[in-house]
Amino acid sequence: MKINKSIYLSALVALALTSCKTAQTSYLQDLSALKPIESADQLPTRKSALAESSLQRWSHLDVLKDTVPGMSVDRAYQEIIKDKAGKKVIVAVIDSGIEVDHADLKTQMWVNPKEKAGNGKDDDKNGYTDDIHGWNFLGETNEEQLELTRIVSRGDDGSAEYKRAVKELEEKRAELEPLKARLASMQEVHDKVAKYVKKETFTKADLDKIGADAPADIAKAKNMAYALVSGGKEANEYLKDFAGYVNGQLDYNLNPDFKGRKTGDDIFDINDKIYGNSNVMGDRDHAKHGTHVAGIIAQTRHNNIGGDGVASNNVEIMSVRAVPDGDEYDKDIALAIRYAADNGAKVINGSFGKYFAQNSQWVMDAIKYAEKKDVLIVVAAGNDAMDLNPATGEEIKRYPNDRIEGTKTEIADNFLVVGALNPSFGEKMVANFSNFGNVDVDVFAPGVKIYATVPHGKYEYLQGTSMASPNTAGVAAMIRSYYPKLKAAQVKKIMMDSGVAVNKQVIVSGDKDDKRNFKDISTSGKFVNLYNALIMADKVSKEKK
Ligand SMILES: [Ca+2]
Ligand SMILES: [Ca+2]
Ligand SMILES: [Ca+2]
Ligand SMILES: [Ca+2]
Repeated sequence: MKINKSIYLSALVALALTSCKTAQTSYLQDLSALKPIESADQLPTRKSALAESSLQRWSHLDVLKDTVPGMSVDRAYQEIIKDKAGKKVIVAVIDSGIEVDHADLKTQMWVNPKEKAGNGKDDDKNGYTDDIHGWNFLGETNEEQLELTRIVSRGDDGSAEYKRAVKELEEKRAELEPLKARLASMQEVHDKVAKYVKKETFTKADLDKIGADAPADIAKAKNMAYALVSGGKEANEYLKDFAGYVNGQLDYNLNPDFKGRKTGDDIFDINDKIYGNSNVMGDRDHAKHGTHVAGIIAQTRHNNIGGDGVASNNVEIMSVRAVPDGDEYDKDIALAIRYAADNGAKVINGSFGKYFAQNSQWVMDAIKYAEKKDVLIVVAAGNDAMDLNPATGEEIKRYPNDRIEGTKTEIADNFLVVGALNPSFGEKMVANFSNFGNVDVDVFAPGVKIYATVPHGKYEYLQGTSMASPNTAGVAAMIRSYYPKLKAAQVKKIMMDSGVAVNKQVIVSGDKDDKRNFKDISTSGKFVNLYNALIMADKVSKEKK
């Protein structure tokens, strides 16, 4: 056997660190002299756009110095953390699967210390065989129905929920008709332009080259075709994604006859819990969402490849695959939360959600179970541009949720819901797609133009409350890494109380006629800030209980 000397060296360093840890109560120096960032009321709207290198890490930029609603991550590293190591925190990503061999992620993947890979045995006797990096509760499934479609397929039981599901299914299918028409007409535009430029497809540069001498119908098609290349990609890629969305809705999401489940378990029996497999990436091409979410938390910092994670040196990522292209099952989510809590996760990220649920109690029970095991659950607020808690009219219940329906009572203190921000202050600060609500949304965090890992070793900008949630989970992991004695409920409170307050009118739902005070659209009225959070964590950790 070839022995690598550096292994011996790193083993020695690890020993030294371990002995240090026992002597310390905290991993950082006294922070009481540092002044937190109080509010962002006075900050001007940025005039100049961020340079590409800054945009790629804008959620790490500073509120004051960079005048963007970033989380002051870089400032926290520079002024507080420096080179101090914290305790490793296991963060479970309940998602679509993670590319575990991505160069910027692979060293941050959690490895189950008591399980041997690939021997067909459940070595640690946790019920799951060969669960090295987590568990895949979906098995071979990629596509699924929406929950409302499942309720319609189940048949008329006379319930109000069934009637609501039938109505929404009809509405959603009707909404697809104009999209189908637009898809067909854009395909025509594509083919016309492609033929004219004598290529299979085209880019923006090809369009720019079409001169004023082009025939009138080509000039018209050229103008329309710019919509196909606005993302910087080739036109046929845009059409492929568009067609994928429309056909996916018709073929499975909204198709009452579609059968997605391939795991062979009884979906209505929560005690039938051993199913799926140990492949936590699933199909690589379907692992984009989970890989991006994991990257936001944990992609390696300052290694000159791709983006930087909020907490890469401080975390191990556990992949729990439970979110298909369609709506997740309550049973999978409940078992995924329990798996994470039972196997050492201290933070769970849940960038998923839905508006119908058949077994929401199982998820509520799992949230309470996670609370008992001191696990913080961070979830996305949803991308439907809705006020979840309107002053008049009916409340909109989104799942998962920690609130008892029809009340403001929460069942646990470990559940934090996150809305999404744009990379600029001012009235357009809230992402136009972000849900909000002064009962069901707790904080905001960066969620537009977020640069992170995607499958095949690549990187992309993506947007969504799905991206705001892992930014927040990364901050939570940092608090738990440097202040491991704080409980999940304390960490939740610190994240909310230490956020940056904004007492200003902002546009919500992308509707310029609907402006609200930012302080009124979440329970905290704030957005997440790592620098502030560490200062508050230092203070709270010194308080007498
Ligand atoms: Ca096992
Ligand atoms: Ca094994
Ligand atoms: Ca990197
Ligand atoms: Ca809540």
